Amino acid sequence: MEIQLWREILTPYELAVRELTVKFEHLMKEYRDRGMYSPIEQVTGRVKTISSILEKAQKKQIPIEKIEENMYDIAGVRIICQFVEDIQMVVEMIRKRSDMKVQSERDYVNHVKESGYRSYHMIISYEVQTLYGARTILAELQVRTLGMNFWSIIEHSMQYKYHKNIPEHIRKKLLKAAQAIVVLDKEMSSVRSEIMDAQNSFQIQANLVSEILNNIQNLYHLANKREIIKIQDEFYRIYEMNDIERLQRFNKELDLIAEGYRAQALDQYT
Ligand code: 0O2
Repeated sequence: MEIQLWREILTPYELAVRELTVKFEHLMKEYRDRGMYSPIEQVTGRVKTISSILEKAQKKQIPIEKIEENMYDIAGVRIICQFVEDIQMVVEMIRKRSDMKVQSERDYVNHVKESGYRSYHMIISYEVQTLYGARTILAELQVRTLGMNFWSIIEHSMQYKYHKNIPEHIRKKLLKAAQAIVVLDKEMSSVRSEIMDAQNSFQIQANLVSEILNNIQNLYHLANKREIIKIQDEFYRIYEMNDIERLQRFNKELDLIAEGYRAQALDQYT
């Protein structure tokens, strides 16, 4: 097939990967903006290279003209979670979405592959709008923990290095490492609620500080410089106390101060 034709074929897949990545990253942001724990930690995406498509087509005996129908992972998005429990949350979230239709699922988390590979795979159909109109393509979503991802990247590089014929002694080491990741994921799950609490309060504090700084900045237009400096000093003093409740009270006081100034300004105009 001509290179130009390949480019045309891959364009909707490139668009799908970009859109899907943005959508999952945005979910992450929505959780964090609300000071909530996000089951999604990281999102990456890629379109399979032409050489990798050709290699897989050859291995699976897929005729070139059937590639788009029979190769499900030309567009691939990886959703990385912190904990094994998060994987199910993400899977449920995907099942409920109206902009992607789940075609099939493979649970390699509970049904570990012979290699030691663990991940949750979902094949979805997804519509993109191209220059030539709407196109529905297939994409593969891989949902896995940070630990599973680490193992998978290393094992994938080994497969590449040894042309998919990893020597026995390395294969054994990889299997041992895969078991260690299972133990690590379990250990992490046992402290999940504590880690989530810590991350939540970190996020709540970060959101609160950014709200306070916005409020102080808005006061620049209303209050005089001396008062702003006093407010800023007070903010630094309270911030150093490391007490979220004090910060919340301080933020409410700022709201009242701003309201007072706005009322004053209105009085002047009436
Ligand atoms: P790449 O380079 O990541 O694109 P099947 O023969 O139907 O079982 P199929 O169609 O490859 O195999 O589906 P499967 O098993 O669900 O695998 C799809 C993708 O999952 C792979 O794509 C890999 O990305 C990943 N994967 C599956 N098994 C392993 C494994 O043992 N090790 C690692 N590191 N990744 C794995 P590709 O096209 O093989 O590779």
